[in-house]
Amino acid sequence: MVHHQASRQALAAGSGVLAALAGTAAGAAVATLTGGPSPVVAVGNAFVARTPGWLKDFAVRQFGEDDKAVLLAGTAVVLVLIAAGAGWIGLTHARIAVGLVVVTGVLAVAATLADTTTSVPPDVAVLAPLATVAVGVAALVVLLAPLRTPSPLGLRREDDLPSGFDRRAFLVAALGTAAVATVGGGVTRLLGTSDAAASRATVTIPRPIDAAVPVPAGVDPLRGISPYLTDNHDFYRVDTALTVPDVPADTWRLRIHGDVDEELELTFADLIAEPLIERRITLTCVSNEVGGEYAGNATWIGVPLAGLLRRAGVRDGADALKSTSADGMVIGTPLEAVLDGRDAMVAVAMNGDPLPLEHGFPARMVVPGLYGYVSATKWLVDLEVTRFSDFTAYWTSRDWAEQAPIKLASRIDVPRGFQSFESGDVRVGGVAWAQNVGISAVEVRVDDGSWEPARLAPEDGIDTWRQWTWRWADATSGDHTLAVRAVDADGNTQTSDRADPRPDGSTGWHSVQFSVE
Ligand SMILES: Nc1nc2c(c(=O)[nH]1)N[C@H]1C(S)=C(S)[C@@H](COP(=O)(O)O)O[C@H]1N2
Ligand SMILES: [Mo]
Repeated sequence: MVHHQASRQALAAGSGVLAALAGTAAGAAVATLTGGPSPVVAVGNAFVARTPGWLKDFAVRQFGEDDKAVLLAGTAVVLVLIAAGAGWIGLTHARIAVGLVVVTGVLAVAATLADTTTSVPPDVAVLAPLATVAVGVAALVVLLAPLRTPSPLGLRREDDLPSGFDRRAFLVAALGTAAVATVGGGVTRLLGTSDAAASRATVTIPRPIDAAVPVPAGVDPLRGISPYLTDNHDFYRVDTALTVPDVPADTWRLRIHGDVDEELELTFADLIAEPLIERRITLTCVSNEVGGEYAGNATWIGVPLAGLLRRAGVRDGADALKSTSADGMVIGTPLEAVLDGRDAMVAVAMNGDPLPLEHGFPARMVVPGLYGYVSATKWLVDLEVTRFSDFTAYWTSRDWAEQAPIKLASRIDVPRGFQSFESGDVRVGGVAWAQNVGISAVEVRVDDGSWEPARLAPEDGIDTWRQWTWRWADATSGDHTLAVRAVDADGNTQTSDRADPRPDGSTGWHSVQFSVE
């Protein structure tokens, strides 16, 4: 009896999970058909939108670029727990179980209505969570019914208490629910391909009229240091998008408006028909810790932002460029930085290819010298000339600084931490950056020794990082600490003061421990 009861409860909990699976699969399928966010993603987006700053920092620090996968997995785990609980309770209290599913569904509906990452109208987007609730409740009821009704067989087998159930009816219900889940998953799989991916495959970016200078001979001087140009698939990615925004080039529009004499609206064909420039620019994320990986250098092709804004006619009094992405990200950039002659652009190509989907296809902003969160808007759709006092950017409301020029920084790539060398001839190297200013020197120090000049790789321009190397030819055996600091082209030496990334970028010298045998 006890055994029967326990297995019936396990089956009830499993039924809850199976019902949830069918419900979310049905919701995902409907979302695929309507173009809206799937309920699980909408809940994840709602979480991202409400995540307090410290939690976001924690997530980025703990999980780095896996933070999205971790968040979605976390959402799934919570869902499974709720579902199992609903099934278990449903064995004795069917109404409470149904209520639990409905409450969860209402949260998904609310998340979908509040989702700013979609342009699908709310009355259409809401169909997906409604499908989830309907299928989830129906499946739960159908699955629990046989478990709740004792079978005559059970009565006969167990003398006093009815604890058996109709196994055949349960099996049929379980197979039916599994079939619904499979069909939902199949629809999502088959029809869920992104329009942007197809669009990207057909896009051809014309030759820039103003090409980048050739990469100077002599870059990449040492194996193991960051390559001068970062491959697109190795380029760091930081954004709040749980699913990559799907923005095909043919329906994309860029609106330029606000404090301008004349509004502009450009199609993608208009944009790439403009005279294009090609530049090498190193992007850096403000979340980058000392020695961190959130920096990358690429060759970008794009349309100068200053030209577009001047054509629209910037009015006096404006100090900000407010940019908005297809997924509702709002970023504020000082107008001065965009107009002061640096190569700020609306970029359409990265390292010779149309922008990868994760890096903003079909168009993004790139502004040399400013951290990404105040300049590098991906999936860009709207530019408004305005004043900082008239809006709040996404990150600014999360305690990050409103304005944030990239800070002078340097990093040791070789040796890796705790590497040990067999010979007394130790070669070290890395990168240093001071975008829009330039690097004039890098110095290294072993233990408490004196600062020694590193050798700089050839310069491409002031907007990219600069590789450096140094050789310790007569390294002494034992454990050592290597530190690095850079000097920018204005003569400023990188500060040793340690600062956290928040609110406007980390500072401090990067150091690495290694040993010589
Ligand atoms: N739409 C959108 N654009 C965005 C972001 C974002 O979250 N959403 N993140 C910004 C941040 S914080 C950085 S550092 C850069 C990173 O660009 P990447 O992912 O191409 O390296 O994109 C910026 N542009
Ligand atoms: Mo960033």
